[in-house]
Amino acid sequence: MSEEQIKNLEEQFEARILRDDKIEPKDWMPEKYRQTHIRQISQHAHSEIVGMLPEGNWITRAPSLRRKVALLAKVQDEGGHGLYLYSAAETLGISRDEMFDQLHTGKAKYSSIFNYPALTWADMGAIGWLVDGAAIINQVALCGTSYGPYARAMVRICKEESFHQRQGYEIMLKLANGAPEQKDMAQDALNRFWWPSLMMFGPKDDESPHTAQSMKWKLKRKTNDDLRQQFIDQTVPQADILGLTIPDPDLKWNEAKQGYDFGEIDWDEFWQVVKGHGPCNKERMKARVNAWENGAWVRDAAMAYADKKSELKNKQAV
Ligand code: FAQ
Repeated sequence: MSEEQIKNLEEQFEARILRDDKIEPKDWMPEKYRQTHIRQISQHAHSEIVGMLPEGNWITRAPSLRRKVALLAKVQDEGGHGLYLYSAAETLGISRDEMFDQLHTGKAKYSSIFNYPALTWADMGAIGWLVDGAAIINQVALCGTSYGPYARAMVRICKEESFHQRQGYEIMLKLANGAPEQKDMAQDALNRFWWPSLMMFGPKDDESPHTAQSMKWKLKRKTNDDLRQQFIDQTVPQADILGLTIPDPDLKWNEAKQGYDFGEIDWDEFWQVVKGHGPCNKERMKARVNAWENGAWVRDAAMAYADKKSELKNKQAV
């Protein structure tokens, strides 16, 4: 293709983005747009499946049948979200095997939040309330993202996430209104998950290498800082209803900005966790690599069955 032709295609592409058209898998797109989407969508998918681990660990220890059923359904949903997202990324020309390889070798990231341990039952409440709460805020914005398959996956995912958030909040509500020991457990979970939840939105805008371009391409519809502020403003009143205290002495309503001011996030901790040195990074990766290796026979059996089926179909066609 000549330079002139590429320039024309780029102009048409930019015009489509400006018009809010959705970009579909067979449409022409700049290579950087494709790569940026593979990076974000696959990292999002990895977050979902790694995110199954802290909660999956509590299914057998849920305090009642009702709690167990709800938690089981939630963890299954997360697996499903991972699968929609891997499928969306595959439409951009990367294979699932390549994505798993990137995860297992540490080349691809996944959300920092899942490198913190879930120590008590109250953590199931805090994860649903805060982690899913943060995920919804991020993902509602992504329903309007410019790449069609990603935007459509987000619509369904958001519907399921809102159930996740409510089941977490309900656990917190029960504990916060329970015995003093239960309330303490809820407060302790909030203390441990508050700051890591704020980190889920990524570095500050002026330290985020990808935000400016992703906003131009309408991959991101809101910046990291805007989403973080929205999360804080939404969540503080929910903590008040629970009668729990947000562990931030600098948290204060700012009348002029109609939002909360908040304390400084520990960005050193954030980058340590992102670089693989969080409390559970090694454990999480070991669990995923083991699952991949132990599942090899299932993948082999599925492939052998698919080959047999297509052989039979070919024979019948002759
Ligand atoms: N953790 O320039 P930016 C969920 C990386 S789903 C780890 O700001 P970008 C559901 C970033 O990748 C949670 N790494 O990057 C659930 C980049 O590294 P790279 C996941 C992080 O992409 C609930 C570098 O830092 N949600 O929770 C993090 O424009 C409960 C520079 O950052 C999504 O993935 C982090 N927190 O913005 C499941 C949503 N933040 O690639 C189970 C979709 C940043 O250059 C249980 N993703 N990094 O090596 C996004 O919205 C964006 O990708 C951001 C980052 C906002 C995460």
